[in-house]
Amino acid sequence: MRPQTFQLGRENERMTTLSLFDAERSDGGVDELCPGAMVLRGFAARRERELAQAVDGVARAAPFRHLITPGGYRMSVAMTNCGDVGWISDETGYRYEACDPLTGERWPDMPEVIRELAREAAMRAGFERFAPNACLVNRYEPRARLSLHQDKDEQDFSAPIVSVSLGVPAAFLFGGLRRKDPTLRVPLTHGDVVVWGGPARLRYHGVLALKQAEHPFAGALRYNLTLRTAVT
Ligand code: MD3
Ligand code: FE
Repeated sequence: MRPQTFQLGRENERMTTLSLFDAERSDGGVDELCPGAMVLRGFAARRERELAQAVDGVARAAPFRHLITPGGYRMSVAMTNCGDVGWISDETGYRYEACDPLTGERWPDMPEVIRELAREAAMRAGFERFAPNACLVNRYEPRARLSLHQDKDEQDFSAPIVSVSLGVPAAFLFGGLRRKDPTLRVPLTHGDVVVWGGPARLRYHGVLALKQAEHPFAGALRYNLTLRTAVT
């Protein structure tokens, strides 16, 4: 199937008012949001069981928790990590750490099914040998949201980021390189995998408040796995 291409920029304001994607489309299609950002629709769906088991295993060793932002707010998204380092936030700032502050232990190993899926997705998007060493696992309850931000705590911006969405669909916001740039609204549904790299790597993005919904796989919840080369 030919990728659909959407340009950000002057056209963007008008495009945000259109329904760009069929949220039900999980047929293996590919959408290019802009140079460097590719949505692989349904790419993770056939491994949903293994992925769910992997996430359960990680959460048994490193429980989901609501981190505190440097501004003192409790994040509505619950998080945990696996891999060599994990992303954390507290009163003093954001950073990657090798140990879970909750348990004092190393974060659990990155399950092979997660690593392999991310490598294959990156490959499909044109990034050879993606070697993630951090996987942030986000869990959204109804009304949980992630405000507009850049991912810039990593040491290597030349590596892409791969994100895997599971469970209840969400509206993802995709902006530009400045916070005030217009944003594109992209539905991300169960099994969708997005590869963000190259010129898209430092774009602002966020997730709108999760709607109350039921997914046969995850109940009322949405999970997102974000794989990164965080340390070099
Ligand atoms: C666009 N999580 O944890 S990753 C995050 O749905 C985060 O939970 C999103 O943003 C979520 O930081 C999905 C999507 C993502 C990641 C990196 C990007 C989008 C990006 C880098 C550049 C542009
Ligand atoms: Fe992010």
